[in-house]
Amino acid sequence: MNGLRDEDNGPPSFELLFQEHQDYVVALEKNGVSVCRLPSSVKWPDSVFVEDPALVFSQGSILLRSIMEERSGEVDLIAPFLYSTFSQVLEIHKGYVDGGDVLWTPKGVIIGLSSRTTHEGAENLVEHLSKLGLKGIITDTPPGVLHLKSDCSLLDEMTVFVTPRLADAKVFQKFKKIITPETEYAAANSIRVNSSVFVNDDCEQSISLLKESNFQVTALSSKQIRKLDAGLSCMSLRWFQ
Ligand code: CIR
Repeated sequence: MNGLRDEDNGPPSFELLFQEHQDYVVALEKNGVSVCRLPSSVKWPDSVFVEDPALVFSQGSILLRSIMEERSGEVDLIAPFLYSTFSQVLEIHKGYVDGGDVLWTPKGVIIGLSSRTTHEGAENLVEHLSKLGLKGIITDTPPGVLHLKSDCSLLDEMTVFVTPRLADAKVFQKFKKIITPETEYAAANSIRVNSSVFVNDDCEQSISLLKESNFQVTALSSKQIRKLDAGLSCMSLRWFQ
């Protein structure tokens, strides 16, 4: 359990983390997702967070580029799967981009600049997105936040779930917003999977907020993966075929 973390509060428990991952896969399948599991890699301990080395869309996929030496080999782990699955695979060659900084929305693909995603990388990504017929929109990520999607997620075509520190961003002006309680920023890293929203099971106020807005919720534990600065969006790449 040697994954990267900003603050070391001790390693996560392998058994409990494995269970969190299993529960996540079962929840995806229960919600109608056909899941392809990639082989595990001891050499690249953060590779379970498949969201970061690649982007997938119905139109094609994009291999990204990590600024972190400790994650730089993950792209080679995932590339064979993408090349065998998508007819179009593009690759970032300039700057750096982590998938955790990229949020697909119907109004455009929002790219957050962060310590992991550089301006040069974001510009290169915008060029690639346009080849897939998608519009890229570059924005800032709040200081100290690892990834854009640590602080936001898309709940439906017009609604985002977002932390108070990101809620006023211009890119979200035209969206309806549900704002996380001050004590539950981690809830913003949720994912909408078909008719259900996957949320951290210890974010009770957020779960109530979502239910009040008529979202169906799947509550999942992410206590162990959070010790590695990760959340529920990080463990999968999801697309419509
Ligand atoms: C890292 O620091 O890169 C990993 N330990 C966590 C990555 C989490 N990924 C994400 O938020 N998209």
